[in-house]
Amino acid sequence: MTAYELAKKEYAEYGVDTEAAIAKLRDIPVSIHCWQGDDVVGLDGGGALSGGIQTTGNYPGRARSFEELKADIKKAFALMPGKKRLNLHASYAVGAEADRDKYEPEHFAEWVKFAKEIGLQGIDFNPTMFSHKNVKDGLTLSSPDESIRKFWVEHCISCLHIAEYFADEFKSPCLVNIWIPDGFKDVPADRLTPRLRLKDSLDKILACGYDKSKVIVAVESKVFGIGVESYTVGSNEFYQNYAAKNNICCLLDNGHYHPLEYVSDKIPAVLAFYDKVALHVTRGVRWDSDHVVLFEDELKEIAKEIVRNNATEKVLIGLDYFDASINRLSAWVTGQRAMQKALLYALLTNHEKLRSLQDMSDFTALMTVQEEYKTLPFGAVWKEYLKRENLKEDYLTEIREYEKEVLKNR
Ligand code: RNT
Ligand code: ZN
Repeated sequence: MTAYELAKKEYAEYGVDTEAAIAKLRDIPVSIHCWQGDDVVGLDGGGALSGGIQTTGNYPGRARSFEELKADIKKAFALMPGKKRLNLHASYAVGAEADRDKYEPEHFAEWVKFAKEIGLQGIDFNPTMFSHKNVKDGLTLSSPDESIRKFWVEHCISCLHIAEYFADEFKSPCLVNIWIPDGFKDVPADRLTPRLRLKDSLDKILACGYDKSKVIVAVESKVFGIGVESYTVGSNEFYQNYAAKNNICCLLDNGHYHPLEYVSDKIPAVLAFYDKVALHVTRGVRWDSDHVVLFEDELKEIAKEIVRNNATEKVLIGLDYFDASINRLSAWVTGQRAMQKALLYALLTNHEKLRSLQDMSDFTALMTVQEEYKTLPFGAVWKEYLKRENLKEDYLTEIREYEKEVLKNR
């Protein structure tokens, strides 16, 4: 018997069908961020990374052009199992001479061509409201300067139309995630007015008449950023209420809450009210540090909430981290595989049984069975999944080769 066959038997004793788990895992799309490849620099020459986010490290081989970024994406994505979407930021426009408020689908046509070539399922999109001269005193959609707000409202509207184009091209809805860096380093004199201005800007964006069957709009909240420690305009309560009242979606980034608040607990809370919830899966170390996603406890809990609530179509999974201190392709693959591992781990669990223990208030058994799951032969099923996806556990050897042949020459 192979290790997988033994594992299959052992899981069956728990009422878990490993074949069904593998089949299901293959079907759950993960939207992979383009910005791990170039340290969130972008291609439109917007300027140094701003907005309270930071990529640290200077590992050699950063992608410096569209061609280099495409080559790296092609290499890294080929080492990732499962269904993949590409998550693009507007700052990755190709050949745009106009400013961000005038971006058109044509500036992303090359991306569509490329994404199709490498077999991706769709593209998701993000207005880029940082690293640009029109981020005035750290503010965008909430700026007291009307012309600044107008510029960014128009940028967002152009993004919604580009998203319609992506949706048409892939016959798959495009998630547009609105995140702004707006906030203050120190104690503000007025916390309400900036939020009212943000509300008004969002109203103007949503009133542009985009096609709701093609574009899913989300708003991403945050508790603080670097240099924006005292106040962020787009806070959790602000966006939860805005999304609920305006029938759009919330995006939960698990680096954007107090370290003792868990997104795994927020997912079911939000699912009680929304048809869809979007995620930025990241790993905060002490704070929103955007470390590479690893197969850790909170990631497992997040995946469980998606799987056991039959929410694989309701929860839109996206990755969001950027590490420049290690090989960037390895960072990409490690994070994507960690997400897939967590989903598989959740799929290899008899949730009905655990739920019934909870409902019978048999918390003793609930605890012991949950502990047993941790030492079941998960690795054998993971390896089998990779084999069926024509991949190996080891991806570093290939990445090292690529580093030697390509990255070292940059
Ligand atoms: C910043 C947000 C945001 C960005 C990306 C690049 O804290 O998480 O999602 O990381 O848009
Ligand atoms: Zn994020």
